[in-house]
Amino acid sequence: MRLTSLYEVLAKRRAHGQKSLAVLLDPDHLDEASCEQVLELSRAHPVDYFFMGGSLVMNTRQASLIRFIKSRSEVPVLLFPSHSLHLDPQADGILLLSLISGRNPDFLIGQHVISAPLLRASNLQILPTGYMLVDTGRQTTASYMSGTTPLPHDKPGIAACTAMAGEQLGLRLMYLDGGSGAMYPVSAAMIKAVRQAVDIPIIVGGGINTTEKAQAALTAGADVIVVGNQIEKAPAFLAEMSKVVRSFNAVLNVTV
Ligand code: 1GP
Repeated sequence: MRLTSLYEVLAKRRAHGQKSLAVLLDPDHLDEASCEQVLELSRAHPVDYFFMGGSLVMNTRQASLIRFIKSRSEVPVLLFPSHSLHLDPQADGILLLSLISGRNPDFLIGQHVISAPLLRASNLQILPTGYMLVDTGRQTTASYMSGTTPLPHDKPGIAACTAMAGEQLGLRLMYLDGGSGAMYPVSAAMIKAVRQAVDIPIIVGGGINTTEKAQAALTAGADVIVVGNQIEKAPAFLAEMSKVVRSFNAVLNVTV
């Protein structure tokens, strides 16, 4: 029997209006003890995905952390790499990011060429993702490290056209990211504009640190919300985020 792919699950959930929660695990901010705490919480408060990655990655913990998670949890681990050096075949899949908000060819195609044979040789499920960095008040590590200018926060039209172009190029997911620890999250107006512009699932992250901000992103049209920083600061926030996503899905009365 063919197993349902990660992408098919995301597309079905989108078709049914179901929302998902992704917890971002940054190897620079995590050790086995804090990881275990997150896993423990995720058993009582459902999480749909663990995204693994960071904009810098200053240590070599990622591989052992993925092994640790895979030995203790059924939640799919998706690589969220900032560089081709950060690939790891132990994960379930990879958000293969094309940084379409920027104009740096290395992050539009260069890193992908380097990664291609490694990905081909792995069993990682590939999720081609249009990655859009959005200005959210201060320069983030992601925009500095990628050498790209983020999309202006108050220009939903540019975001919509960028997403539209990404979808026309065949990208399967769109990720609107204010960057880790953003001062304020991507605006509802921008999420709505992108929602109207494309049919593919939309991931939104960066600066979601209250239930209100999570609700606003989901109401505006995010299919997946990503939370990292706030869960690192206060792990119990995972339970709150899980509750917000479940309450959105409860009214739909479908399970995908
Ligand atoms: C960053 O979207 C993620 O790339 C999550 O951001 O750490 O601010 O939650 P936070």
